[in-house]
Amino acid sequence: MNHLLDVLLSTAASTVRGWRGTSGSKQVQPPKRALMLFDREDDAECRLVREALTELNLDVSIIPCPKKGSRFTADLEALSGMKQVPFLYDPNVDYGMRGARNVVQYLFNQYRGEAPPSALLPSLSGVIRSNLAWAVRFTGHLYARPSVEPEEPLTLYGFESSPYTRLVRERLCQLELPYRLINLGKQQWADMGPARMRVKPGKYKPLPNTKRDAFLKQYGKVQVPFLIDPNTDTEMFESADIIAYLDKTYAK
Ligand SMILES: N[C@@H](CCC(=O)N[C@@H](CS)C(=O)NCC(=O)O)C(=O)O
Repeated sequence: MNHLLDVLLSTAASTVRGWRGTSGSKQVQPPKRALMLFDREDDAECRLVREALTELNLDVSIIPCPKKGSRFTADLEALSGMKQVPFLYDPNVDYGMRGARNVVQYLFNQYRGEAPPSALLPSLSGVIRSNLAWAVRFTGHLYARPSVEPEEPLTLYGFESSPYTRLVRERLCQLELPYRLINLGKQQWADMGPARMRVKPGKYKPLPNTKRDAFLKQYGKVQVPFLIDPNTDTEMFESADIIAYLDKTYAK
């Protein structure tokens, strides 16, 4: 499908979800060891978990489990006893749980010290709207595509509602490529808008001592998606280029 049309449909998906998964908390309690999420990009409950992770400003190792995929099925079954996603494993306390409601409740209690706000607590209407958000992408389900397994996981910077980042996550999921997802949710008014044309005029200044601040210092701008592939020493912006790179490097 044409990339521009994909971006428009991905924007429609975020709109159906009311742009949940855009803002990132200023209060962050990062876990010592990375949380692991067995995830399917087109699954309604997985989306609700990813929205909460952006809002809590938590990073996570994504283990993609697309339909008809098999690369991580044994790992998922070994940890959870089932093949069902979302399944979150927290190696810091050697504890795992499945289902969006359990996962979101756990994340808020453990990493915010409070119950989740009702807007983020998965409900029946939340799941229905999340399904609808996928439906407006008009792509049907995401099925696994044959791929080469990378030695090291990739790293993707983004946030859940970012229409461009979603397209990259979809391809990572289809190709069953595990990645560290670094959430760069928006933390203040000045973060709003695309990198080149922010809503607030003047020089862009992220909040000091944040992941956005560190990113700006390292890469000269804050724009997502941004992919790092340690297997090929590649770092890149631009969703269309990233997708083409993933296809060229990993699709069989
Ligand atoms: N042409 C770029 C556009 C990327 C873009 O505009 N990303 C937005 C998020 S959807 C962004 O980085 N906004 C700035 C920010 O979040 O600080 C691409 O296709 O990757």
